[in-house]
Amino acid sequence: MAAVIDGKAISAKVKSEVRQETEALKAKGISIGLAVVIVGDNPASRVYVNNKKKACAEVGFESFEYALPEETTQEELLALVDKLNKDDTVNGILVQLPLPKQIDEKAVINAILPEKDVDAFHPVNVGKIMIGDFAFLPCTPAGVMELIASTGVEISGKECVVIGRSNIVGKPMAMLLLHKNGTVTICHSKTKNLAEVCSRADILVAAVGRANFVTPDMVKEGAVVIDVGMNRLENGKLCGDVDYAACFEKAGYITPVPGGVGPMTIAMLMKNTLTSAKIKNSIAL
Ligand code: L34
Repeated sequence: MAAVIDGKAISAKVKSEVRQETEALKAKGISIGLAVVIVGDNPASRVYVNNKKKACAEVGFESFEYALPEETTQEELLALVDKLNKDDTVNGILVQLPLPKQIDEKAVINAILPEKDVDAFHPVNVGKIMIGDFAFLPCTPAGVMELIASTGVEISGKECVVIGRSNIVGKPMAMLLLHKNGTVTICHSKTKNLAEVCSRADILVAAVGRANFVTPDMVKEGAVVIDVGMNRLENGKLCGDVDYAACFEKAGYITPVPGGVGPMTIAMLMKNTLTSAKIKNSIAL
């Protein structure tokens, strides 16, 4: 039977550490600000952005929300990013994805100053992650690393399988596991014998975007199973990529959805924003 990895509790601990450091900086006259940009009215994005603003308040950051209409042009969004790049009170810029069709996400990500790119999506930050010389880690993979660390299971030398190869989760996730000396396999839609590959994993990270995709035959007895999925079913219920009920007996550790990776993504965003402010003020990390 699996032990449940409590993402809510672990994220609360990360946020309380960020809060303590933020208070110490405030005492030195340094305040921290995060700009959160949302374009259009995707209901899921609205929930996530609200959670981010709430977390800012919890850790003592200022948050500046820019809610732009669905029909915003790329030019308008780029003008806002430029303004935020130049704004001294803004330590981090987060443009919530996905963006409406008329806007090229890549152009927007490329426009954010790398030192304010608290998502770590800018090519400069992605490249730094690749060579292991980074200030920011992408929030979701970084949060997953904290969840794995909480189990006490050593990554070094272990079989790690990541399902999904997105630039935002799968690829950086694989890299972080590799940095910790995992033996890493990335699976995707063309992978042959998927169940067999996954069932070798001591650490299995699912980031596919398909409800209940991971079934017990894909899980090794006692494995750490991390569910990055955030699928909304027709009945409005939130559901991960892992068939939680079915895999619960076989896994050694498992993350729930909600209450697993989601809250960690937000906690790591707070940590990155603090890091940005520390670098700007030449404070040791
Ligand atoms: N730029 N876009 C940018 N940065 C990000 O890091 C994200 N992501 C993903 C989508 N787009 C982004 C997020 O913020 C996914 N994501 C995210 C953040 C928080 C939560 C889920 C996804 C979250 O708070 N999840 C809660 C449940 C929320 C609910 O009820 O819907 C949880 O407990 O999992």
